[in-house]
Amino acid sequence: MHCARFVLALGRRDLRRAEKSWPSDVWKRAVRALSTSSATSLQEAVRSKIEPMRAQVHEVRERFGEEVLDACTVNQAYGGMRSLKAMVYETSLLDPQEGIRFRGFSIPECQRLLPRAKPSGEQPLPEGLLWLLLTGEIPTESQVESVCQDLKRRAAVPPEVLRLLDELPHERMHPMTQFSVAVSLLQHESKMAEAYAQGAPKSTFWEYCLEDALTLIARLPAVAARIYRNTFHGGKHVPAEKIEKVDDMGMRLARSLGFELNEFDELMRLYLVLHADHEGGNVSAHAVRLVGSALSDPYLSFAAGLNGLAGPLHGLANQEVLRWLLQMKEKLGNRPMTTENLRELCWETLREGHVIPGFGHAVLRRTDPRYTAQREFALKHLPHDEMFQLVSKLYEVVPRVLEEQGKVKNPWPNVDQHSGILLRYYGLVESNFYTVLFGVSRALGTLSSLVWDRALGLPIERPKSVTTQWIREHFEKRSVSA
Ligand code: HAX
Repeated sequence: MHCARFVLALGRRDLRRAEKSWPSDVWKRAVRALSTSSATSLQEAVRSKIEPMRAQVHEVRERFGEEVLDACTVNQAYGGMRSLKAMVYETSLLDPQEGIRFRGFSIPECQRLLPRAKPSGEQPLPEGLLWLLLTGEIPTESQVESVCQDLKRRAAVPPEVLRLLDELPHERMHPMTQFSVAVSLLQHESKMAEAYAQGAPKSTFWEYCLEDALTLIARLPAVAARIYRNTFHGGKHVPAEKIEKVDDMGMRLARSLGFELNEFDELMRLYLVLHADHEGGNVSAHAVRLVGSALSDPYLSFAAGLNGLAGPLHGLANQEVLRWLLQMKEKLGNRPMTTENLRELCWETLREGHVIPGFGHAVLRRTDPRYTAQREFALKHLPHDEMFQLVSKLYEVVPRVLEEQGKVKNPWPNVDQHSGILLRYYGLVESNFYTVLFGVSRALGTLSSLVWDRALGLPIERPKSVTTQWIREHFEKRSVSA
């Protein structure tokens, strides 16, 4: 067996013992990242990391501060700054070929190394990922348990916010709009805004930011469920006593939405882990960073991120994918799902001037490993589902069609291509709601990163913009003087 895979298969307890026999890179990284701190709370663990990290950043800036990290072409300035290296974001890094790594760990590695729900969970607990994102360490089971308990303690949403959410025009207002409103409504409890108003020193902002981040993350499952039940189930909510005893965030989300199957709890844990973070330049993460850089508190910053996530080229794509798949099935009618029939329908989408949702990516140049993780879940739990068969067949057809079209830089499927059919299989059929789930997950990564923005004292963002006339004059002048 491949050495790295073997090492990961060992799990954290045996990892140390395997030290001498398996000196692979993955093994070394995993052992290095196993939590060695005696911290019993996440807050303590983050605190212990801040001074060393500030020192590291100081040293890097001293040594390399004046080096050129990247150069920006005119095309990049017009083209959404694509691939321009102009920001630092610690919690995750996206490789175009390999996909996302959370603090250095790929998705399969996280699935092996992070603690799971007892007694028989197979997917990592999102609380373990939160610890990893915030501290860079693989937590022990008891550390994850402490996060679970902390979030559980904070999970209740203030009744006045629930009342306001109940008053929204659910039939006319998209669930993402309701979600963004809800996060803004929660803002009045921000500890960071309060500390700032009382003159707290800048060096302490991270503490209040972390406090807000944990409270907000803890409350999002209940907020999402309120929106779901109000919009699609006539305001009939799951009784609080059914949720109170639930220990982990994934299961709390599943149960609050009204689902009672263990397999769906597992899907929610996987979903929350997969969608959590995708480095810093994507629209939602960058919006959170940008708004936070004005020292807007985590609630205001995250609401901005959600508004970006609600765009169809970003998080709304998962809703669009399911709609597109269902339309495709309808158009197929009694015709079989052959390559030729599917090709024809894909071309129809392109000829109408639409993108094929769930394919392509601004950074990735291979199949998204988040797609692969969901495919593996489907192969295990719903191999015969008709919609899964359709998604599998499209995996063979769409990349070729997009290559023939000749425009896309990446013809392979992304995360959004797969999530909808899994949710639908378990009965969550209301695709308008899907991006809300994405948003609950995205809080884990973007808010962890925001805590570090404040811990490292990053300044307000203010890149320089220029006009088309400025560009013309600048380069014309340069060619005259050359
Ligand atoms: N179908 C048809 N055309 C596509 C395409 C797709 N799936 N993906 C890209 N293209 C087109 C672009 O629209 C662009 O055309 P124009 O030159 O006419 O504008 C051209 O191919 C080059 O685009 P690109 O450089 O390959 O891709 P971008 O970095 O500009 O955009 C997107 C990346 C993800 C926005 C794009 O691939 C897309 O629109 N995909 C479909 C929507 C989608 O799945 N979005 C979710 C992405 C993942 C995510 O953020 N999830 O939240």
